Amino acid sequence: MSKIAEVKVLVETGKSKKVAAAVQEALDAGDKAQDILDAMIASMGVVGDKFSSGEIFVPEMLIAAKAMSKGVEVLKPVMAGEVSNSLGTCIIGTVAGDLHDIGKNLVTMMIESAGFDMVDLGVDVPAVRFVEAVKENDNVVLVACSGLLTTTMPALKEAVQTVKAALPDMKVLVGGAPVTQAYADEIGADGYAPDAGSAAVKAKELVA
Ligand code: B1M
Repeated sequence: MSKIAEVKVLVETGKSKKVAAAVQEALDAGDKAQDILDAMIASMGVVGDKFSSGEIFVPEMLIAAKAMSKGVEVLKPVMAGEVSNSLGTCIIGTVAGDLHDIGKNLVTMMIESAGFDMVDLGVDVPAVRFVEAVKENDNVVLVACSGLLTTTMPALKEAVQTVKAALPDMKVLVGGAPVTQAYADEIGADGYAPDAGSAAVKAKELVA
């Protein structure tokens, strides 16, 4: 089995103690960080499908998520390049009622590597907390909101509209599996990105 295939299986089966070493071995064997990341994201797709079909339950999803996070830790220094000039501060968080953070953490890593200082509010972030964080931090130029559940899309809307009501000039970027460009337009976000790489590109565009 190739090293990447091994990483994929370890994430799918939630072997968090073994994933970091396997990711490092894949890197040492010459596999690209992006390919390893793509394999782990695909693993989470498999995990989601197994959950949908009733083959596994929430605890197994959680264990797989932990395993993926261990793998991402190893990739982070490889993928996040050194940037000397800051483009400003970006506040990021997963919206209220939503506990999913892997995608948000990847987006954080990629926006940071594009040259922003990141303030990560974590998960289950009430709309008003985004506004408070803008006021508490220096040189905030962007608010980024992640939402992974169809049931938390209204919370995404509330986050965008609360930020826009309090800070009309603040740029707001949204994303997450159920989010589309059409939904982002509908709720008044300035930008939408389907994945972490394009979130970094869009973040730079929004503050240019
Ligand atoms: Co949950 N979960 N989960 N879960 N979970 C999903 C999302 C689901 C699709 C699984 C399924 O049914 N197939 C489903 C949602 C269905 C829906 O809404 N239509 C679901 C459900 C139902 C639930 C619960 C309700 C289950 C329950 O309790 N009965 C529950 C809700 C808890 C809550 O949030 N209140 C729940 C709980 C959990 C765990 C806590 C166990 C765990 C999360 C742990 C964690 O994050 N630390 C979990 C997991 C792991 C998943 C799956 C399997 C994997 C999510 C993930 O990390 N994907 C997921 C199935 C799936 O994704 N196929 C599932 C990998 C990640 C890299 O992708 O997060 O999409 P993603 O991020 C991408 C893009 O979306 C985008 O870029 C990222 C990288 O490319 N992106 C942005 C994300 N944020 C962005 C922001 C941007 C731009 C792009 O700009 C700001």
